[in-house]
Amino acid sequence: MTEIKQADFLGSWERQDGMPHKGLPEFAFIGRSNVGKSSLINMLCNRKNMARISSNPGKTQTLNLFLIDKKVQLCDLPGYGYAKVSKTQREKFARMIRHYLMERPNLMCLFVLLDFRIPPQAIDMDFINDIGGAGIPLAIIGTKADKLGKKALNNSVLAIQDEMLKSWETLPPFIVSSSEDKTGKEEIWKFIFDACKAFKPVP
Ligand SMILES: Nc1nc2c(ncn2[C@@H]2O[C@H](COP(=O)(O)OP(=O)(O)OP(=O)(O)O)[C@@H](O)[C@H]2O)c(=O)[nH]1
Ligand SMILES: [Mg+2]
Repeated sequence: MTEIKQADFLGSWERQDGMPHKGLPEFAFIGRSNVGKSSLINMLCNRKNMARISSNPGKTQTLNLFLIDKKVQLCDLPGYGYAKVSKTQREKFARMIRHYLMERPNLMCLFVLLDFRIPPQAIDMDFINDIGGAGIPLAIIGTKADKLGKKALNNSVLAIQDEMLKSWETLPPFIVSSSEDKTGKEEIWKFIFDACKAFKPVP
C-alpha cells in the first residue's frame, strides 16, 4: 500500500525555465479541461484542494508543481481544447504546455487523462499522436470511472483502445481511475515508483 506522507505545493509557473526540479523525477498530468486532472492529483496525495479544482472548465491556467515525500514531483497542467477561452489564450496555453513537455529535463512520463463518459475525441487523439510521435513517454488514465457501470466502462475502455490502435502498433500503459472512490490510486503510484527506478539525476 503506497501512502503518501507529505505533499507540498511548490508554486505556479508560466514557463518551464524557472521551475525547480531538485534533481528529482517528475510526472505530469494533462487532458481536456474538466477531465479531472487536479482532482486526480488530490486523490493521489490524500488532499482535498491542494490542486485547485472547479466544475467550471479552464480552472488550471499555469504549470503547478507538487513535491511528494521529497522524492517525486507531480505537475498539474492546464487543460487543452477549452472552447470558451479566447483563441489567443488557447494558443498561449498550447505553447506553454508544448515548451514544458519538450524541454523539461526530469519529465519521466506524461499521463494523458481521458473522461470515460465521453467517446474518444479527435483533439485527444491528435494530442496523443503528436506527443507520442515526439518521443515523450506517456500513459493513458481513464477518469470518472465511478460514473459508469461495469459494462459501460468496459465498452469505453475498448472504444479508447480501438481508436488508439488506428495509429499505434502497441498501446501505451492504460489505467482506470476515479477520484471519487479512489480507483486506480495504487496502480498509479506503483507505475510512478516503478518508472522512477530508471531515473538518472539531471544537473
Ligand atoms: N464523479 C467524478 N467527478 C469527478 C472526478 N474527477 C473530477 N471530477 C469532477 O470534475 C470536475 C473537474 O475536475 P478538475 O479536477 O477541476 O478538472 P481539471 O481537468 O483539472 O480541469 P481544468 O483545470 O479546468 O483543466 C469537478 O467538478 C470534479 O469534482 C471523478 O473521478 N469522479
Ligand atoms: Mg485543473
